Amino acid sequence: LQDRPRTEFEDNDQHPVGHGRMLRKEDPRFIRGKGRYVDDLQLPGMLHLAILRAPMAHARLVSIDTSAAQAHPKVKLVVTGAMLAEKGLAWMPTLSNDVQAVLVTDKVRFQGQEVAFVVAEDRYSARDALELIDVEYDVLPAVVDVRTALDPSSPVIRDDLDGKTDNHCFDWETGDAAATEAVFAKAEVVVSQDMVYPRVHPAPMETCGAVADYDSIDGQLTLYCTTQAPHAHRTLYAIVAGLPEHKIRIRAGDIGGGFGNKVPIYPGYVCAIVASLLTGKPVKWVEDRSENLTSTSFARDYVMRGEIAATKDGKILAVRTNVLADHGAFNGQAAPVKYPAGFFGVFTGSYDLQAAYAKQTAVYTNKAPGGVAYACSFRITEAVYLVERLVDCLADELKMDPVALRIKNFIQPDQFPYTTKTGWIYDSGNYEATMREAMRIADYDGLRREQAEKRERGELMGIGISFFTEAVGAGPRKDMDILGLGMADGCELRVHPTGKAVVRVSCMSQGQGHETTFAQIIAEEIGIPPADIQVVNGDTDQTPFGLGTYGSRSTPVSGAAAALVARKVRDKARIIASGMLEVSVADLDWDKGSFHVKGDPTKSVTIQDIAMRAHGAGDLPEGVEGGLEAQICYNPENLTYPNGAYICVVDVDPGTAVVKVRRFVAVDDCGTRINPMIIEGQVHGGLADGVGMALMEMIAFDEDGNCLGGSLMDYLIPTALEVPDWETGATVTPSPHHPIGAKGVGESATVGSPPAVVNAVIDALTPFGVRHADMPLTPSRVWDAMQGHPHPP
Ligand code: PCD
Repeated sequence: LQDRPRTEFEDNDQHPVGHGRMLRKEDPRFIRGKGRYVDDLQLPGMLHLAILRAPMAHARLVSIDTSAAQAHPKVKLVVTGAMLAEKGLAWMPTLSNDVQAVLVTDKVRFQGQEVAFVVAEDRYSARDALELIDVEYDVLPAVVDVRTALDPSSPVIRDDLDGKTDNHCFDWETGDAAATEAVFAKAEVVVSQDMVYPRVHPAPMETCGAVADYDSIDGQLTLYCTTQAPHAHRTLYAIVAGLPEHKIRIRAGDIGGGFGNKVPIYPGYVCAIVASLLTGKPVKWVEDRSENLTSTSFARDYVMRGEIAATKDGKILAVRTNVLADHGAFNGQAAPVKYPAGFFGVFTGSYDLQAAYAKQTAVYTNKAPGGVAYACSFRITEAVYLVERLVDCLADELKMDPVALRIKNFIQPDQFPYTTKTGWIYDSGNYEATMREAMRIADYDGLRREQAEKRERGELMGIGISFFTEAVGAGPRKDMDILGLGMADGCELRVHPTGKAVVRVSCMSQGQGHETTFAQIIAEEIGIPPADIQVVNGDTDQTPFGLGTYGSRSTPVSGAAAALVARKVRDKARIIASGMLEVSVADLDWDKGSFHVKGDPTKSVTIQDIAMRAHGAGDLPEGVEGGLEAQICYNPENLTYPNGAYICVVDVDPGTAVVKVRRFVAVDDCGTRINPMIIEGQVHGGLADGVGMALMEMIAFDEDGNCLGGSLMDYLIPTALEVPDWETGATVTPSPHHPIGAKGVGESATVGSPPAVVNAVIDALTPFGVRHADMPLTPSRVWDAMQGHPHPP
């Protein structure tokens, strides 16, 4: 890497944002296998923790005997729920103001739930000793089907909650029911469709884990852990454990993928902390793949009925939906607290409508808790799937081309900022231009011709369209908080005397490349080359407070904070420069990296000269303190609304019903593009996620609540064999309220791609008269659809 030729970017230090393909600063360590993940940590005297998990989904805990495990020569500690209860630690709050058991005290509520833990000298002994724990359970019937969970005959799962007599979790609605009903009543065409967004799992490459290290002398807890939100986690631990925040240090090193899975606090982290408190030793807990898939937060699990109303010539008037949401045994939904259904309210999509209404009922079932925003800004994936499938159903009903139908109904560029019928203020977009760019790359007309020819020959080729609008970058803090913590982000920038700099961000990279892109943002604003800017994240002792990385909020919130903190430093640099050049501040021009006297570019000082003066000998202008640094906390005024047009081409084998994704064109508009290469990588990853969900991924359960997706042999995720060479493009419509016009992009492709793939498969099945089939479109489901059975039993 040292010897590689300089990239186009590096020769272009004057334009750090958007130009060229700057390589990622973090990659020299990643591609050499030198990442620093939690499981790489070896602390002196470190012990290992393993968790005993419930083998069934619903059962009363009768008794638990740990004596044999305790007698194991290498075991140091065995802890049960009853022991935690004595310390008031048996239950913890979830991100949605529910409670979740750290260890079972009364009843098992999902298969894989944490029942007890063992701490031993090594990982193998800890695991071995789990088998020595003798638990007696009284097995209860399990609630598995969300559709029958509210039946009076269903056993009540959450009898720990006072007065709870059913499995109802919450109700939620948005939009105007009466206005929507009025539009539907008069509409010429109404199409309705049932659809299921199955339970899927983020399945990051690195599972969750922690090393808790409590120093009993100075009362300091250091928690090395897999977290997407170090500061929020620290405050929650402080509240739960009663330790003051300054005695807790969260250190998230490198993270092998988060995808929303590392937003919640899991019982394993709490167990590791308890174990370190009790033993006085560092304690490591790292879950295995099955533990990750069966017990950490799932995503989706929405059963939806959608309705769309339109005129005969294809003007969409309204959409309406009724959702049954499966929240599992504890409501562990990760979303701003005032948004129990996340940002599902954007289900009106990219269209200019007269009315919209959504109603949701959430229920408890005997399944793992969660509802995390897996590559989705809080339920937008479900919303986009719903509306993009409905629009295709309508196109089918009207016998209209799905692209033409979309273009006819897009929100127009001059309508932005556009307030939707559910109250979201879309900031900017040029949807038709984005759609047409995708059509150009795909040669849409050519594809339709090819399809017509193939249909003559009995070949099943499908073309699927999806157009999405996301809402990413949560805050502002007045509307959005996580358990009372307002969604705004701190950022701090220090320029050292020699003109090198360090920027400390509150967000947390899990592979996205923040060490590179945040350096680019600062470089663009103060002209210090990106190579000279160090980005620090993930250590609460080293970084300012902020809410963390999920819902693609780093660029919209922390990225804005970075640009503004750099401008603050530049403002101070300008005053120092005016002293150095002996002119007034107003007589200076900024020229990427230096100030010069207006009209005389030869009289100039570089940012590096200024940094040295700020720290060096000699006078500074009246009232200016030494040093060159600044700190801010950025509270976004609105979300950013990235959007995109996706076109998917599939071939379905008429003999085996196997779907092959042959082409995929993705045109994304995320406003100003900081690092085009990184964006491309983000989109590639998200598209693979989307193909996986559309065709293969599902966490399924049998009627007793046994999880059938507990390994990567059963829970299929796509490999290079299942995905095509992605074809990507871009349009750029800056966000008007973001300081550099950037919108988030990290989740766009996961949000936009599943409907494109499903729409393509349904399009391929046109000769069979199929209007819908539920994900994942495995060969057996596609085959069933071809036989006229679109829904699995
Ligand atoms: N960018 C640029 N430009 C623009 C935008 C953006 O350049 N305009 C870039 C940045 O800088 C970064 C990336 O791109 O680097 C991304 O970003 P964003 O969108 O802002 O996002 P963030 O915040 O950073 O991140 C987050 C995301 C999410 S959310 C998810 S899921 C996923 C994604 O991210 N995850 C992940 N991606 C990724 N990648 C990786 N590698 N890994 C991971 O894990 Mo959630 O809610 O959590 O569910």
